Parts: sequence; structure tokens; C-alpha cells
Amino acid sequence: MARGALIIFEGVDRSGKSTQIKRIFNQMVNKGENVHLTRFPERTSEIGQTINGYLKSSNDLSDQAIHLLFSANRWEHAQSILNYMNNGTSVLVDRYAFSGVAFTAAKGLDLEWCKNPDRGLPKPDLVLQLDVDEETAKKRGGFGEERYEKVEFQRQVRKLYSQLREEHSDIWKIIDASASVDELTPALQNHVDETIKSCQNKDIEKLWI
Ligand code: 2DT
Ligand code: MG
Repeated sequence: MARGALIIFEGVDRSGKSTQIKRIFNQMVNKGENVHLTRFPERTSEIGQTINGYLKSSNDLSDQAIHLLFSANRWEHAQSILNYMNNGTSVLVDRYAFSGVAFTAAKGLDLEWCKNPDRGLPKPDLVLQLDVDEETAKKRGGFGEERYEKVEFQRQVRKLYSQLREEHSDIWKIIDASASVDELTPALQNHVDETIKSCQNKDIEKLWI
């Protein structure tokens, strides 16, 4: 059986990731395609609830501890993602280990250290980075109340995405997300469709191994 693809949407806050990924998901469901949508952090598990508390500043953790929890949150769902893929269902994910690395390294922690806990996760077939500059992001209604939602921090995150993009040029597509919501969706859908076709008979690899 043809396997499903693992497709990640990445980008700074207000880049339109969540809007676009839901549109793509709904279009695919309407066409009767096998597709599953998820996101990280996945806030409902026990680990996810601790992460949620940290993001809302109701609890405090060291930079290292929260980094490991974000990674653990991916590992607690990794087998389920693999099951979907092996059963022919493509998985669309709003943020993944690239957010994990970019957001922690933006605090000044070592990039290789940041990658370590995520080594071995299912490797994505495609990363779609929705790219907007901080000014455009700000014009979209500014950042919210959660930890990290500050212009200076987001600028740092965007720089780290550039670095990750260079390392992953085989799977990474950068998309100018300053276009309108309606313009963006068909372009993203094309990338998704092509990837689903091209990875059907490829083995699932492991990230950063
Ligand atoms: P959302 O706004 O998408 O819910 O994300 N983050 C996310 C990390 O610092 N490390 C991670 O591994 C992941 C997946 C990005 C909430 C915030 O959590 C950050 C924004
Ligand atoms: Mg957010």
C-alpha cells in the first residue's frame, strides 16, 4: 500500500500557518483523501497541559526542561503519526521539531543540543515555511499574550528558521506568506499534492539521524 506523507507547516506567529493548514485539510477531506491533521504543542495530554501552563506563564520551567517537554510531547504522539502514515493516511502537522529547535535556540541555547531529544522522530517529507517579516506579522493584529509572542524574539526565531532551511533544502519550501489567504492556499495545496505522490513508495526516514 502507498504510505501517507508527513507534511509540516512552520512559521513565526501570525504567518497564517493555522489558517492555511485547516483550509488544506478541509479541501482534502472534501475530496475524500486520507488525511489527518494535528499540531504541536498538542496541549491535551499531561505533558501538553504543563506546556500550556508554561506558555500562559502560569508555571515556570528552565529553558532546558521546557525544551525536553516539547520534545516529549512529540514522542508521545510519534507512534500514532507512524501508524497513520503506514496505513496510507497523510499527516499534516502545525509545527514540529523545527519549532522546537528554533524557539529554544532563539534563547541562546546550542543548536545541536536542541536537536538531540528529537533525533529519531519520523522525518517529514515536506516542510512548508510560511514566511512573513515582523512588520507584516504585526500589521495582522500584533502578537498575543503568550510567552514568545514578542517582535524581537520572533525575529530571532525567523533567523533560526533560515539556518534550518539551509540544512534541509531537500524537504524545505519557503513560501512568501504576505500574499492573501485565498492566493496562498492553492500554491500550498500543489506542494502538498506533489509530495504525497512522490513519497508513496519511499521508506519513512528518521529525523536528524
Ligand atoms: P502555537 O502558537 O502554535 O500553539 O505554539 N514552541 C512550539 C516551542 O517553543 N517549542 C516547540 O517544540 C513547539 C512545537 C512556538 C505555541 C508556542 O510554542 C512554541 C509557539
Ligand atoms: Mg501561538
